[in-house]
Amino acid sequence: GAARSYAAVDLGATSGRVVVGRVGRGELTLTEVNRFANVPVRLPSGLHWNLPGLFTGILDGLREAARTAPAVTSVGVDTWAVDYGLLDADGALLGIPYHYRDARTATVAPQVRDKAGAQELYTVNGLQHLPFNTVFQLAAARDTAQLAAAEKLLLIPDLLTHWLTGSVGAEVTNASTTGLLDARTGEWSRDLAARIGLDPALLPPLRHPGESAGELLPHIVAATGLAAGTPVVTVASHDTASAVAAVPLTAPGGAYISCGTWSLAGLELPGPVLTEASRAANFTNERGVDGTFRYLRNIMGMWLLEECRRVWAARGEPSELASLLADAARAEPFAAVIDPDAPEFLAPADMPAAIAETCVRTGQRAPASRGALVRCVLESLALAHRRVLRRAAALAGRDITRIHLVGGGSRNDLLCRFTADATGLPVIAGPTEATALGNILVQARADGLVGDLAEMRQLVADTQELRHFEPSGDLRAWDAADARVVTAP
Ligand code: LFR
Repeated sequence: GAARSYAAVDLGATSGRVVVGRVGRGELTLTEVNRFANVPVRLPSGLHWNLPGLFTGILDGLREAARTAPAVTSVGVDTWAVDYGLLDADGALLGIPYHYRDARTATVAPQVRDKAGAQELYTVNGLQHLPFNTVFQLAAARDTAQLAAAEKLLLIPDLLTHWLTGSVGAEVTNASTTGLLDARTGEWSRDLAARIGLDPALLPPLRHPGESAGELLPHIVAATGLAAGTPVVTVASHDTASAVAAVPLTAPGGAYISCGTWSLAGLELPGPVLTEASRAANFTNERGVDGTFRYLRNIMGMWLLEECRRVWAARGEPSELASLLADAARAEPFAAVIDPDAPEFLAPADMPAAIAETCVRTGQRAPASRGALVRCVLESLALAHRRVLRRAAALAGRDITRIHLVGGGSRNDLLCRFTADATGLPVIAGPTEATALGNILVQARADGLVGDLAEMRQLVADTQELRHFEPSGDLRAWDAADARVVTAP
């Protein structure tokens, strides 16, 4: 049959985009119709997302999408995980959703963990401990007027879908990042909710990728020019789940790193790993499409570099990526290495200073130039990729023979090369827009245009540009550097 079009709304921590995907037999092409900055806003209450501003960018994008041919068949929404908005009894949003980097959970998270029991939590929800998991954000909100007035909790993509369609639901891949979903049953754990004093009635019915999430509301149709009755299809609304769905894992032995603001490094598994060793290593069991599990760890990712560039730009210093990477390529190897996951890198005001302080505190010299600092970040990320993937393989009892690096970070040759060299494994880089592709492909599948997950991935492998990085073969320098990393507890 003829090719069909779908619109993907994909919001990341630093930018949002609306992408139109054309899918046909042996055809999969993306056109970005709008990209807009995602700039968080600091208010007296803390750090928040500018959600109405983002919604405007979405509508602008959908208006562009409505002008493309063939006409858009459906729309799907994915964003980052864990964050949420609360609706009151009238369906109005209560307050402005918090950004997961807001500091209010820092003291609450360990308290909840100690009270509920880290092991007990993990055997139920299988989730890595991150201070901003929804369950900890809700514990921090416990005595607030907003939570008292709340009728429903909607995760960010579900909230945007609600604004587009009026429907209320909780998409399951993203629900698995809240800490309130039972990893074994895939249902909300009312027991966990009760344990943190949360009314389980706040949690909407679950919905699964491929199901309908309603039709565009009349005023959205009028504002965008999309056809009346255009459905919003439930996609893997956690961006990482969409990205993993589009990783061209066409043979056994493949691991993935979804590399953007975060590096999410791990394996796709048929079931969760809920062992004590897995908990101690802080691995997560997040849900993927078709009942798969994303067994992975968050690594702080390109956030370190993005934040350095933001600080340099604000000071009027050079911050252009290509020339920073060229400087990094010429800088001295392994001059300093850090653990990118140290808590001091989660939300520092001045990332270059935070990195320099950590180097000094761990008995190394502070990087002497911007190029040296970028090299330190990229080598340290490659070492973190290596530690996490080796650990994942050991904990899941799998062999890794190659690494798929997808997302914006796959454009970074130096990071791809370092990751291949550090692990001693070939790295297949791309697709860069894995998240948007995964979003589009789940819609195309709901539309009957592609088959199962394997077929979706084969289409990605056949149509998208992938680049291969062979490891240098000499691991000694990387072994020595890894031994110098002082890892955060
Ligand atoms: C990546 C991501 C990660 C999640 C983090 C916070 O964009 O969704 O998977 O841990 O953002 O939500």
